[in-house]
Amino acid sequence: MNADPTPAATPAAPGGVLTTGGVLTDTHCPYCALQCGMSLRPAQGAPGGLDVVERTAFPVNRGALCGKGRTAPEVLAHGVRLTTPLVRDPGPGGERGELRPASWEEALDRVAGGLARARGAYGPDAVGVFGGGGLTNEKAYALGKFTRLVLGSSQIDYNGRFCMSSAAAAGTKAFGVDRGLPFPLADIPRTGCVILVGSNLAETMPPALRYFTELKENGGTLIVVDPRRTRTAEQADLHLAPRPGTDLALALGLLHLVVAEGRVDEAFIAERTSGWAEARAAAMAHWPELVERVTGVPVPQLRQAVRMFCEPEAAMVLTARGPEQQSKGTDTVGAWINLCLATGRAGRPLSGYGCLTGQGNGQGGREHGQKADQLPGYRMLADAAAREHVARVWGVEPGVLPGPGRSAYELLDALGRDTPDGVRALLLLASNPVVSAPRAAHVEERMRALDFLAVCDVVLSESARLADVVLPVTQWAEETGTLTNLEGRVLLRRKAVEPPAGCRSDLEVLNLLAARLGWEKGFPTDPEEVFEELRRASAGGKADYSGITYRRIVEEDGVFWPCPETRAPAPEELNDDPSNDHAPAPHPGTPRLFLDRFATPDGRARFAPVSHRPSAEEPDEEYPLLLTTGRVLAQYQSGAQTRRVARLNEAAPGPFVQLHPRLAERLGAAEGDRLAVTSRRGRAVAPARITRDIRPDTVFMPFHWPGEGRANSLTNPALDPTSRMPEFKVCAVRVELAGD
Ligand SMILES: Nc1nc2c(c(=O)[nH]1)N[C@H]1C(S)=C(S)[C@@H](COP(=O)(O)OP(=O)(O)OC[C@H]3O[C@@H](n4cnc5c(=O)[nH]c(N)nc54)[C@H](O)[C@@H]3O)O[C@H]1N2
Ligand SMILES: Nc1nc2c(c(=O)[nH]1)N[C@H]1C(S)=C(S)[C@@H](COP(=O)(O)OP(=O)(O)OC[C@H]3O[C@@H](n4cnc5c(=O)[nH]c(N)nc54)[C@H](O)[C@@H]3O)O[C@H]1N2
Ligand code: SF4
Ligand SMILES: [Mo]
Repeated sequence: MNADPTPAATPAAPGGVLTTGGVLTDTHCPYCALQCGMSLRPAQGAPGGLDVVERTAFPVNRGALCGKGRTAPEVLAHGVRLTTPLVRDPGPGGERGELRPASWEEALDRVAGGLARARGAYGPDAVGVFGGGGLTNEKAYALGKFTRLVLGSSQIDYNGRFCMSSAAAAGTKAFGVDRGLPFPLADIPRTGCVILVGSNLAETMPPALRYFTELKENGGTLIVVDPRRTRTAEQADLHLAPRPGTDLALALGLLHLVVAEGRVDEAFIAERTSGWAEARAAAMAHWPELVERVTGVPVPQLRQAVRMFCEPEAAMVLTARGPEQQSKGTDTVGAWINLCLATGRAGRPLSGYGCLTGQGNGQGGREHGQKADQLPGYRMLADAAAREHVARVWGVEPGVLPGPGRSAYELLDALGRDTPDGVRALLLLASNPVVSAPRAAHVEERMRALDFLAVCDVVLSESARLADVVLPVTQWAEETGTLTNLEGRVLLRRKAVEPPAGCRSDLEVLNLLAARLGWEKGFPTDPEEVFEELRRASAGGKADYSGITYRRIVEEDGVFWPCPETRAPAPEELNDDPSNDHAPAPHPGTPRLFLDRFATPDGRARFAPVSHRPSAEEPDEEYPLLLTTGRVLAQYQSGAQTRRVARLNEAAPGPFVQLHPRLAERLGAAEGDRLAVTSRRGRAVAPARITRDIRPDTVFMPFHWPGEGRANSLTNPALDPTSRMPEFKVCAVRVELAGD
């Protein structure tokens, strides 16, 4: 293991101005949405052939990295990652054989054949594509184009649906556009109060904790809403610990108190919003005592939160997966936005609502066309003008573009179904649903029922193990591409090392498959060329990248979208003054949104008329407890990458069930005892971790592991009606000593 990959004979990356020069390449971490800046230096003998060097000049993290970022090069090493295509032959009796190494020729022919066969037999929508929010903008763009033009299929969606889709839906409804944070992280220390709802950023984006420490040093206050006393909650001035799935009631209860205590900003509401009367009426039905009963948060804490939020000049609400990954995630985020709007804490400096996006390109990945209903530039597939614009850039008639497809879970649920709308063949990139999808045993069964499965990955993930063909692709430090971080800042990841000879980039794979599937126009494989096309496709859209270039990104530490290209005036527009400088100033990008108007047609933010409702599954006699799920510091997502890094495995070796001592006593469980957790979907077994940092009616499991400790064997795929987000954060379970 950890043999040196092709050592970097050339000191730094190709790309002219885009290289840092010398032996250091400035780039970004492969993992989360913070997209910490780092520099890479070739180092013989180092795991992955690279040393990670602090990049203090990059403003978002100023050199700080978490352990995942520091050890990321280890996943580049031979022995850890895939370096040759794999194909599966039928066994002697026609059963499924083993995966065996194959040439690229053979593997690509098989993929093209598998996809074409399903298309020929059942039509284009029998071919599905599942992407990931870790893909660069260029890859996400190419994947959407490939699906709609080459496959002619509407059946594409991606793991971002499981991530911030509820916040995206609520943000779009309220503000007319969805960008995770409408302001840079650097604004946080200068506001008066932040309510952080269901984010454990001390573990999920550790370098970002600094912004909250500085907030407190500046006299601001931090409120954390989480059913667990997390490392993040420990930093809070006030920790509210609601029952999982009750954030909607909590936000409405706070709004009720805002009204009752006369803290409403009537002038702001009149000038900049619509829909207050209905939202107000709904909130008034949520009496503090009722809210205490539903959430378990005592009324005095509700009152204290309202005081802390309303007294300073400016304040923010930030949500993450806690309130969003619910079957009412969209309404829940809408209720938190209502709180901001009613108090005039939106569309003003140092105030507003924001969502902490999760994956490396969780933001950009949803803007450029791998979401079932979207075209590049955050255009909607159902919008005739949007179709026409994108079709023109792609050189096709708008009529050839398919309509919107299915959401991620619905797509996974349709795999291998012997029905007219079943999806018979799947191309999967950058996601590991066998571990990360809700009701995972069912999803795994659906994947096994496919006629054909192809997976592009850097490692042999649990999902890749099910494939008929596995294609080994290049990854972050081996290729160049842009990503958009949680602030809406478009960044450039740069190539720092040559990939192993057996790997090809996702862009090359799409090009080679397109050729085999009869697409004669070719697919560009140079990331910058793809980005140039993406710029044109996004021009005039909500997420307008047309004014952004690779060079600008490097020179400006990233550029915030929207950033339209400024156009030189046409000759007839010029007046005759020869001293006129006709070169238009470039658009500076948009670090702060909504200061003048919201992005709705009338410029007003819209209140959401929402009321509380129970979770899809509430505890009962058979399943008396609540299960919630999430993350630990040292593992990333399905663990496909981080479970291959020794230092991370030492820090977080396996799954566990976190529970309160009172509950443990009732179960007769001691620390480390194996607990069986059972839901209506299945059973998982993991050791007990007993702590007072969790509510006695709730157990928590991290979801990073496959096998018997897989949290997603238990989770409920009940979907939010608008965002189609599954209810990862709430389901009813029974817990017992496993006994074996
Ligand atoms: N170490 C690490 N960092 C990561 C990732 C990772 O896998 N590992 N993944 C990245 C990605 S893609 C994402 S999306 C982000 C996620 O980042 P976070 O949203 O911070 O992560 P989670 O642990 O999923 O959930 C946050 C908190 O929600 C709480 N919670 C559970 N149920 C509820 C509820 O009903 N209401 C409220 N208010 N809170 C609840 C949990 O107790 C948990 O502490 O992290 C990113 N960073
Ligand atoms: N119970 C529960 N389940 C959850 C969640 C939860 O909170 N609780 N959170 C959900 C959330 S927010 C998310 S984002 C999902 C994430 O879960 P997944 O979608 O499974 O995400 P990853 O584990 O990051 O999988 C990414 C895969 O892509 C591969 N990869 C990395 N780079 C590249 C590349 O450039 N190209 C290609 N082709 N492959 C690449 C990696 O090796 C890995 O196998 O999980 C969701 N599942
Ligand atoms: S916080 Fe996120 S981006 Fe920063 S080093 Fe850790 S995983 Fe990478
Ligand atoms: Mo995520």
